Amino acid sequence: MTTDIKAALRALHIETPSWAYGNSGTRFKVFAQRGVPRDPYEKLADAAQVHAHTGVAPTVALHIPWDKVADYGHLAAHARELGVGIGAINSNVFQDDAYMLGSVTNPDPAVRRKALAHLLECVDIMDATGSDTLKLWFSDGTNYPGQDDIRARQDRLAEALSAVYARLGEGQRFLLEYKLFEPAFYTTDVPDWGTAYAHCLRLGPKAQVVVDTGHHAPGVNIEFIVAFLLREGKLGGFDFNSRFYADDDLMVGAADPFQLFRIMYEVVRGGGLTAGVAFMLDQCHNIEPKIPGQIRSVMNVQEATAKALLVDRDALAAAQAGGDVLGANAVLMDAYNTDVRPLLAELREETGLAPDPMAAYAKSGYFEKIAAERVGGTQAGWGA
Ligand code: LRH
Ligand code: MN
Repeated sequence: MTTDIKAALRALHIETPSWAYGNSGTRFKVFAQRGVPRDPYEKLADAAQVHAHTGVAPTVALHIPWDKVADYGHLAAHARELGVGIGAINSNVFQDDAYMLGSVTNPDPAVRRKALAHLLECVDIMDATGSDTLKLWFSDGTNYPGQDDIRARQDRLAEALSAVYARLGEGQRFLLEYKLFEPAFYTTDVPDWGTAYAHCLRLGPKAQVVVDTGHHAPGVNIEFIVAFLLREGKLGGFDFNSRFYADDDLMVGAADPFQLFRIMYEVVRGGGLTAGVAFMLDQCHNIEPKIPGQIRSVMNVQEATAKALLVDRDALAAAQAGGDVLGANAVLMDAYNTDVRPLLAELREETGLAPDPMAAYAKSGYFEKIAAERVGGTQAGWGA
């Protein structure tokens, strides 16, 4: 049992986002921090620290144009030298003035062409970096009833998605991300899992859905969505984070560790650990130190996954079959209430890592080094 669990935990790869290493914030303030990277190369170096201390964060998601460089092949080679790889390529059709009334759904065909050109450029960057995943999030929506035709916008969206789908090469896929609201406050053109699923189903196997844990209405049962999409073979990935209110982008598992456990249990139960699901973090460390924030987040996903793997599936199935409501719930709660930190510390030592990645990073002196080196230049940030 423990050997299988350890093997599954060793195989768990969590992708960190390049933008989590840069400055981020809210519309009220973006706080600058010492030692923040000034370019994608320095972001990769910081991401490599997370992998060096956790052993399970071998890839880094890029966001274009935040991570725009002259030579993406050279950037990918630099990543390899650091011991990491380039993960999902994230498009950005939400920050250009042209997209005020939408990007691929904009009433103006010229704006739609501009947006599509960016999405196709992101596939070129996948080719150049060896990435097999394009992540598509559209801020597109409206703020007032009547502002635009809801159905016509879906037609425009479908047209753009179909053009991107046709451009995908062998072994490549795109993940369509949904979000309930923000920045649009009346309609959002991809507001929920059903809309994303329907578009992906119509397109084919290279189109899957990404579940960002901060993109649901309060009270939505996210693990149900996970179980359903996995069953359909349409769960392409997660954007992990946590929230108390809306899209807070806090550390995954920080606001609701029990929800993360329930989600990872449905992943384990649905075979999602070996189904090519991308476990990505999508977070902003507005006030906390960035690299330790990522290390803690990776550890939170590991702990939730270890607890999910500890569920006594036979006892659970027997209790469920017997209609033993409290018995079945107790089986799950026993796993959730198990302290898995000793198991994970042991696993890290067996793989030559320090048992406590947070303490190991703090002792490494890396932060002091980058804080001293990274003086001058422009710190990376969302630039919202
Ligand atoms: C949108 C989102 C999307 C990214 C952005 C950084 O809220 O979750 O995944 O492009 O955050
Ligand atoms: Mn996201």
